[in-house]
Amino acid sequence: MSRTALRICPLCEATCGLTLTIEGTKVTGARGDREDVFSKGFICPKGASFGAVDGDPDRLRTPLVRRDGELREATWEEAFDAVAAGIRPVVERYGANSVGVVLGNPNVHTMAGALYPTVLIAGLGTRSLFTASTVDQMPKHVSSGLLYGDANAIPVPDLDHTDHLLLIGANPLESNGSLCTAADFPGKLKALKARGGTLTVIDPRRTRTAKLADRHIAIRPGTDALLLAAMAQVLFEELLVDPGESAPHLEGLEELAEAVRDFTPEAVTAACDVDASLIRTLARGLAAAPTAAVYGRIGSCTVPYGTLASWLVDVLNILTGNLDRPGGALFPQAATDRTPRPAGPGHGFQLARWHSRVSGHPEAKGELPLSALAEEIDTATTEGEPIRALVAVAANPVLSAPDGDRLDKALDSLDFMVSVDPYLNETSRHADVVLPPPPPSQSPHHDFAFNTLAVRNQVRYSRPAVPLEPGRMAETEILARLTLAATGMHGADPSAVDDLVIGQTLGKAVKDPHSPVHGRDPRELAAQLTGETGPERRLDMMLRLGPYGDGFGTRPDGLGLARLLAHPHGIDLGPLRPRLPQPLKTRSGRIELLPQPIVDDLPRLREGLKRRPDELVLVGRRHLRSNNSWMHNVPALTGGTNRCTLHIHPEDAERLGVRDGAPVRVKGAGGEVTAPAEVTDGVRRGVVSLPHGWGHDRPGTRLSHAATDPGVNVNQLLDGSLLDPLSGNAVLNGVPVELAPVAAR
Ligand SMILES: Nc1nc2c(c(=O)[nH]1)N[C@H]1C(S)=C(S)[C@@H](COP(=O)(O)OP(=O)(O)OC[C@H]3O[C@@H](n4cnc5c(=O)[nH]c(N)nc54)[C@H](O)[C@@H]3O)O[C@H]1N2
Ligand SMILES: Nc1nc2c(c(=O)[nH]1)N[C@H]1C(S)=C(S)[C@@H](COP(=O)(O)OP(=O)(O)OC[C@H]3O[C@@H](n4cnc5c(=O)[nH]c(N)nc54)[C@H](O)[C@@H]3O)O[C@H]1N2
Ligand code: SF4
Ligand SMILES: [Mo]
Repeated sequence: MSRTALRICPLCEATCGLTLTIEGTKVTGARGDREDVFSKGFICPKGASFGAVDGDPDRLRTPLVRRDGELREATWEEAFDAVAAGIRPVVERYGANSVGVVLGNPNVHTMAGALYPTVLIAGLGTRSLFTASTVDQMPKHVSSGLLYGDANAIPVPDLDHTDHLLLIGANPLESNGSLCTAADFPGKLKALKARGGTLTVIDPRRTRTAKLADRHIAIRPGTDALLLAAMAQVLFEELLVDPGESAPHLEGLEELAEAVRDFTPEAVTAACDVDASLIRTLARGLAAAPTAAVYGRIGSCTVPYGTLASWLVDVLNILTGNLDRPGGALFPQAATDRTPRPAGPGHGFQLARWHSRVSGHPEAKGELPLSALAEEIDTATTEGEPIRALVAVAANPVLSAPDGDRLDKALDSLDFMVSVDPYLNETSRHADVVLPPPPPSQSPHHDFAFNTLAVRNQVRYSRPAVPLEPGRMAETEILARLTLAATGMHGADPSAVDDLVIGQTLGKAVKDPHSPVHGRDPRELAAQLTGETGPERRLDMMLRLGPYGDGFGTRPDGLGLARLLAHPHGIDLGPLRPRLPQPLKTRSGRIELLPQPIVDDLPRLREGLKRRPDELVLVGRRHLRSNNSWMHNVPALTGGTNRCTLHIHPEDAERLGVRDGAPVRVKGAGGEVTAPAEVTDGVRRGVVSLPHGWGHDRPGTRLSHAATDPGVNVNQLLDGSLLDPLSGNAVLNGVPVELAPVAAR
């Protein structure tokens, strides 16, 4: 007998609602939930393979603990004993910073990842925090921090209503979108065109998204900031600047005009390899459109001018009056956001409050660059202690971050490492303890992160579709117990972590004059929380305190967990609406258009005008049926065009003697790899492309299918020294490489 259950898909940022078919405890099918308030039935091949991803036989079922050099199956009790015994002595002897924490991408796709790591980090008191953000979107956080005073205030393009979309370094037809949560991104782009709108794509590759566009501009990688600065310059020069409703909230408009004055289209054209007249056309088109949104993603972030480009994306939206207006780019309002405070000056955003020990990289948002993780482990300095113990949660930096070979060795040298990971993979194989979370079907789901980035305000929650298998532990409990073991409270009841957070949050809320619960008794409020588990009680609390919440009785129609559970397809909270000035938390209480760190970084961009372009540079690419480093083990999602090949333009291939299908050696600053060539005019001249997340040929892993077609690790071409200086983000695109065909024997 089969049954169905609803489950939000955790496999990418689109957060589609799925209807799972379940036989016994096994997921045997998945289709799009047509009644889902947000995704309305959309599904992609990854979602359709939910059952195969979920039921992968290589997923670990029990904890592993290293004994006599070997990882062996162990009980949960033994595993947490080993964690406490591994971490506490390091903290006590060498101090908190000698324990590193690495948080990988799936943390934004699980409830556990949203609710527990902050408690772990605060409890440890370590500054050695590294996350996937610094190989991804940290430049956007920094630009938002500087402009709006809040690193998490990221405006999202109003896909459903815009007349004009300028996409920079994003390929949502493969990625399904990022920092812009939209189920059926492809359908939304087609709808934009159908209503007479314009789509422009800037990408050195002619991607599937580019093919859909009215105009595709194959820019030279790494030069978007120059192009965007020139667009801003044109807006000022041609008197096209009209910030509209956001005008009263701006500071520094004149200074901004001055700062971009010398970035004329003529000045940047050679560096970008984009005609000056085309740059003017782009700027005018943006200004003339009834509504427009500029949106930049991976290709605008993981480059040397990542923060400048991210900042300029917002600057262009602001200058054309498109920030915070329907059809432009707006700030979503999620159900678990904090109660909005009245507008006014805030604490502002600060960068570089501390620096990394070895290279002196500034922190950003409390994080150090993931690129610097290896050196923070393997390099002694007089400045302090290296990292000697590591907690990795849902992270595979050996493949995701620059120079995996060095990181491999560094991880091996640690006194202790624990990985919370369902797989024994390139990174977790170094751990002394591996704590495997249950598969997604056995986990609850709520998108704390992506609802703050969604093109429509809405809220959904899925309880586990399948009960926890015997011997399994919920990931929320794993992280709670890990937190206790790592912070000297080993063995305490894991609900203590939830109670602590609930006590602190309610304690603050009752003291806050703007909170709906001001003046009430936190214990009385805590007693009202519903939910079967600690995480559910925390979700209930956040919903009730949030902008749509019932305020613990003060707004009886408001949201709480019970109401959400009564709406299994979710609750729609309406389109994005203008919110300024409320989201601003800068010290001035205004949008600070030209913040000092940007001023200080602009000379570097000016130097970029003079730089001779590299002969050959590397960019990445994503494939629809893949996801970063961990989905190559699912047979249904591999093969076909999802392969680790080097895309190269026919003219470059000809010039370098590279034949289609033949192996090519690619050399970069961090090493070399050999991959088969795929000659295609889908990349521009002077650019080659390799996907990331491959290289599954290391010993000691348990990825049986991935190992049959391992591919190569593109990040081995990087040595970790190339960073966007303001954000510490790794430069993964536009990296100089050399090619050589492998001599035939
Ligand atoms: N060259 C190049 N490199 C890149 C990129 C690029 O474009 N080019 N992209 C970068 C980007 S955007 C990102 S986000 C990073 C991603 O890099 P990482 O943060 O390392 O993420 P993944 O590669 O997705 O690996 C995720 C890990 O989490 C595990 N995992 C999967 N599901 C769960 C779960 O439910 N719970 C737990 N605890 N673990 C789970 C997987 O087994 C895997 O070990 O890669 C970056 N690296
Ligand atoms: N199928 C699939 N979906 C995913 C993922 C996945 O691995 N697979 N990963 C998820 C994650 S973690 C993220 S962060 C998102 C990323 O979502 P996207 O940003 O949409 O990801 P990409 O497909 O890598 O698109 C980046 C594009 O930038 C282009 N590019 C490279 N360098 C430059 C440059 O200098 N300038 C410009 N203008 N373009 C450049 C590349 O050619 C590429 O087409 O996708 C998410 N969704
Ligand atoms: S688009 Fe993303 S969220 Fe939707 S089904 Fe595919 S992988 Fe899942
Ligand atoms: Mo990412």
